[in-house]
Amino acid sequence: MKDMLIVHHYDASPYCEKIRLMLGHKQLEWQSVLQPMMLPKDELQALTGGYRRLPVLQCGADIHIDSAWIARVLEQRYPDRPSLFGAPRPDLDLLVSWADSVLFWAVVKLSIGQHADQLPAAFLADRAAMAKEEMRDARQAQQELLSTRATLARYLDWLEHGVLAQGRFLHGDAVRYHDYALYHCLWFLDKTAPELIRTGTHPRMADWMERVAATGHGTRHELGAHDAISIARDAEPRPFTAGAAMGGDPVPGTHLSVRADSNGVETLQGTLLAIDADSLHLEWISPAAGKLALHLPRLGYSFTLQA
Ligand SMILES: N[C@@H](CCC(=O)N[C@@H](CS)C(=O)NCC(=O)O)C(=O)O
Repeated sequence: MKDMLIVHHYDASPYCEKIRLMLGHKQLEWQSVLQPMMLPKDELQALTGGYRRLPVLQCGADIHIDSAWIARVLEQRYPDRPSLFGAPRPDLDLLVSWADSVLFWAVVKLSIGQHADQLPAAFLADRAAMAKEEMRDARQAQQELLSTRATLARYLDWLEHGVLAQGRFLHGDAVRYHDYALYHCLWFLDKTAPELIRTGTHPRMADWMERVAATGHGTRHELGAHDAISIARDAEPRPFTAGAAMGGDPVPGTHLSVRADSNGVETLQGTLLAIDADSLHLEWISPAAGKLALHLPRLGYSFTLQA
């Protein structure tokens, strides 16, 4: 029970697919808690201090936020399983950062434009409030579909004739974190406009996608959101070690408000437990779940000090 991995996610989410594949990579057994695709997300936010995005990994009363951080946690907890990280590859870190900030949003814009007439008004309003230009105006995304498709076709060519021309996977023969972190954008594109990848113009990409998907999702069981909250309430956050803080960083005990730099308007609040160059660790007392530790990466998040 103490070691149970609880993954809060939803099936259609690309970032959640990235995590499901990483669980498969580590050949893990996990509890799946399906969460809503849009607000209200009371049962999720009861565990996250207000953070709304998915995926979230829960281990008892420890809540891990963001797929990049969750990858680190899985690697640390299961060092004997196939490694997610090979030799450091800052060039691939940059590629993934481009995929997160550019490729992903082009795919989102295509999806919203293509489904503008079918998506429920409540969903479009929820996404429009999330502060990303690509989601603000479904009609505009619809009118700009031809441009978005042309942009994506160019991106796919770069990948097909660039990184995907160099080996079976991005690191060579072994599938790694960087593959999953690029793949999830293309998985979403493949669901939205398969013809962009699968008309014979990007054969390496299509083959690489089959190889990455073959990792599978590990062993999934379903759990209710309510049960996940009870598990957190009955647990205590575990001790952890963090590295050295950076110059000028706040000291433990400081109250912080943290916001995702992109695509997040909701903030999470908490009291700093530890901070280092890569990660932030906060304590938050949840009215529903008691004392929790929230762990998240620094990259992609900004904090402000609270009085
Ligand atoms: N950087 C975050 C991005 C997470 C993200 O944007 N997730 C999307 C789903 S793919 C989301 O939560 N969207 C808002 C929502 O579903 O309410 C991560 O890697 O976990």
